[in-house]
Amino acid sequence: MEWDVFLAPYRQAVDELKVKLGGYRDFYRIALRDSPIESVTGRVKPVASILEKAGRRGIPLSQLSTRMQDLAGLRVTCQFVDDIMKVVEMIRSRTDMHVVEEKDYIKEKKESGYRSYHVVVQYPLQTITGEKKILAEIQVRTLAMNFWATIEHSLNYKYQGNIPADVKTRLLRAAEAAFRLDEEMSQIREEILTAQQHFSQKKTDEE
Ligand code: 0O2
Repeated sequence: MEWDVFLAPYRQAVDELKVKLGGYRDFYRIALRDSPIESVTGRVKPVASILEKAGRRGIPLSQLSTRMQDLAGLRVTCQFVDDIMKVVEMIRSRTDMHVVEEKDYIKEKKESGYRSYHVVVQYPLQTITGEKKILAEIQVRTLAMNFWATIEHSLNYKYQGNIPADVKTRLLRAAEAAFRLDEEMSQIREEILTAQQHFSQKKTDEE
């Protein structure tokens, strides 16, 4: 398998999608001084990780492009839980990519405690040999969800998927704390918005 050749379109797709999703953030910041997007990152799945997942899932290498949906991966972080669906709506409404699957691990968190919203899109990439449809997974999550997932991911790597029971318990408690942090932050935001509305209404009444 010539990995460089096989992965080149995925690299290109990640680069283009990073620019497109990042464009939303800049547009919102300029137009509204506020954005549902905090940051956008992307990566092409490392070869070792592709081989490990293909082996675990029984995916033949010849079927990677259709059966491994996260060869191209984007991650969008948001400050608040409410922002997540705003980002998902923006992705759904785009005409330059097509949503093929959504997984809501926020309503239904994973057993590990993982929370995130995954959108798999089919992205038509223009290549030297014509258009190639690339699957890309966009993970949308809050900063708190991201903090938790990053730590859990590195612990999984460290323990090769066999995290000791006591560490697992702590991780579940940490996931609960991250959930509460998201809730508290949403409430604070609500209060600020209400106060702002009250303030601008008062100003209009006085004029
Ligand atoms: P990477 O690149 O190391 O992040 P599966 O991997 O079989 O559980 P599936 O069906 O391929 O899942 O897709 P799913 O459920 O959408 O998960 C894909 C990606 O979501 C994972 O990629 C992780 O990035 C993230 N994810 C899912 N579950 C967890 C979890 O419990 N903890 C953390 N930290 N991340 C999770 P990979 O394959 O792990 O690759």
